[in-house]
Amino acid sequence: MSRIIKVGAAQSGPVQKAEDRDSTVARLLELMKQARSENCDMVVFTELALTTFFPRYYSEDRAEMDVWFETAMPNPATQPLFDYAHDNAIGFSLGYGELTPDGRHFNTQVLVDKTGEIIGKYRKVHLPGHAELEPERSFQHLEKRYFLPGDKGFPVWRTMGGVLGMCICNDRRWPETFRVMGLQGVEMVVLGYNTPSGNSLKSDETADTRKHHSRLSMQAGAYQNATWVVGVAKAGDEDGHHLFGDTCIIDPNGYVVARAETEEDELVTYACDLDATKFLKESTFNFAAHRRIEHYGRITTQAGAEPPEE
Ligand code: ING
Repeated sequence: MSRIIKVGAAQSGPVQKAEDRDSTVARLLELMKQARSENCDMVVFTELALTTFFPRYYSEDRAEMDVWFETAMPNPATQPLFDYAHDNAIGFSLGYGELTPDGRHFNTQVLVDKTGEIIGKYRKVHLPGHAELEPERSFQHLEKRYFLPGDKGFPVWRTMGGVLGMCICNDRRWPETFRVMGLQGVEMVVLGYNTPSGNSLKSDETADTRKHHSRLSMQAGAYQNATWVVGVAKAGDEDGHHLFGDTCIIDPNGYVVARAETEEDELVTYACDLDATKFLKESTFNFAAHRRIEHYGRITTQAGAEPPEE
């Protein structure tokens, strides 16, 4: 028996600051149509897919950054994606800046099923970077300034015949992200990321090293929780700021089974058999049989490391 989800990992090439939502959505819709023509069941779009990666810009007045956020989802600009999903029975996951009616800002990803309905919403928990302008950096990374930490934890949803979860970008670097979903039986984690090719403080950290960290994190999360992982990049040069791509689909053994070749809009597809998660979930990672939670207390009672006395 196999439960196949054919996934389209829809990498976005650069979105320039001057681009408008309509032209960006038109690009996403093209990728969705291509996915449909390749019989995909769902398309995964990247983090903050509707705009440039605006947290690289400092604004003294946070309210000025509200232009980068969506106050409703769907909304007129994104409705074409929801209509196409409904009319063509294809699901999708979309990352965007969420401004709630009560004025809270989140880095959000939604899960939309084949009827075009939003069945799940995730808000990025791990916000990297800093909240104040740090002039010594070669570029800013102000997610802590513009977003609140997510308030929904790491939920999973039953859809498309399996158990799916979401996370966003920096979340992939924290094993807790995947483990909390693994403890809910997740079979596929879909995530988007916008990752700069350089380190704003460590100029000798190469893009290759940063790609290695990205893949390592996703491959480990996949294998250690016996789940598929679909990591979708925003890639290329955004107004002089380069983001590495490396969109990839990773199987429950941690192998990269498909990857992007370009730094442009590019669809990467793979027929993911959710039943390929079963063997590891019932053996090596049979959590109930092997985990010893009486020894894991520090993980939820300590934020920072506490080394022994000198
Ligand atoms: N971007 C980066 C990411 O976690 C980063 C930030 C890069 C943090 C490299 C640490 C090391 O992939 C976002 N948007 O989180």
